[in-house]
Amino acid sequence: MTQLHVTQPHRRYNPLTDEWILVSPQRATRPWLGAVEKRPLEQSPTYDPTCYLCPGNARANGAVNPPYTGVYVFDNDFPALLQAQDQASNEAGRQHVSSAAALLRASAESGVCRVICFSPRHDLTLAQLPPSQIRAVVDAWIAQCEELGARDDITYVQLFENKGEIMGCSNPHPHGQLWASRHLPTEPAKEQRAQLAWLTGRHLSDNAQSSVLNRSPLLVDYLDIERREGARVIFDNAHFTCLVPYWAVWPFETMILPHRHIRRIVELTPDERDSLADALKRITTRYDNLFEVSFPYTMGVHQAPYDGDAHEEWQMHLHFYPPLLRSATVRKFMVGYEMLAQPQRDLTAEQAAERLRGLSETRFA
Ligand code: H2U
Ligand code: ZN
Repeated sequence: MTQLHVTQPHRRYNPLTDEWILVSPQRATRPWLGAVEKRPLEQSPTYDPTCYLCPGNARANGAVNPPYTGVYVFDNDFPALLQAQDQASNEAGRQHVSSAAALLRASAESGVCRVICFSPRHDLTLAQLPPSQIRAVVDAWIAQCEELGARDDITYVQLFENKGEIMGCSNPHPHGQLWASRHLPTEPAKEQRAQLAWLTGRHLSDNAQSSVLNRSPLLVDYLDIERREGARVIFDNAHFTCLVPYWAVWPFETMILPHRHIRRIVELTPDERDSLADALKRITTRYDNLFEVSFPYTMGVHQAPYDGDAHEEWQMHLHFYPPLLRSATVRKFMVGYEMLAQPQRDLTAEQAAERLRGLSETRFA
């Protein structure tokens, strides 16, 4: 690490989104007067009769969950996307002919939203599930992508988990969601643009080196560097590495990256699926151990669109975006300068990686 990385305010470039962030390591030593107390652990029951995700229970729309014993996927009862044929007009917004057309743009969107229960157990999180059950979650993700990706009216499948009250998730029952849409959403579209620019040697931002030869996909080249440097790597296994990206914005943001070029999650071999399950268990356990709480986050898979094109530029990966900063109760807010100018962090990516690297892979309780 250079002196710049350790003591001086500096900008770091996110080559995956073509954006900059501000790092202010000198501020990490400023006094902190807020509370650093631990939050009492809420003990959930293994089954909650009022939970709409527990086996056998009724959901808000009256549908009843089967007595499922593994992973259970159902259509979201309050979907943000509707199937094309269910929509009143699929052409809404295409009719602009006035001079406002370029500024007031809309186009119909359609798709599928599903809820994915990770386990029948109401009280367990990914970190606490046995590896075989996490593997079942990975298998369910893949089965969903195979099914939805084959459809003409689906371009992108966004798999995600939003965990913890602080993240606006009201139900502790372990579950994720998928939203599959006709169009490529904003974040993967940014990543696609940057990955394509890298692979084809085009300039996106002022720091991109168009003279780099023998390019692999952006995140393949990036992981090579990280595995050589080591400062931001938390752990690896046979097929994946978990690290704090150089350009991380959230204090304990991480990525899980595959060792070989894999464009979509459906390409994972059985061994790689086990490895991904292992990586998920290990990072979520470390997270829980960081402040000795069930650690909140938004996580999800980014992958190539299912649009029939090869997308050699894409490398599938997972992001974890956790909001916590100093303790179970102190969260980072993306406000002020960050809303108006650019994201900023005090703790460097290297410091965060060091903290996470030092934690046990056996859950605290
Ligand atoms: P959270 O992850 O924010 O808790 O939401 C879970 C999803 O479950 C949410 O998208 C859906 C909500 O629409 N849901 C149902 O599909 N059926 C229900 O009975 C309640 C919640
Ligand atoms: Zn439940």
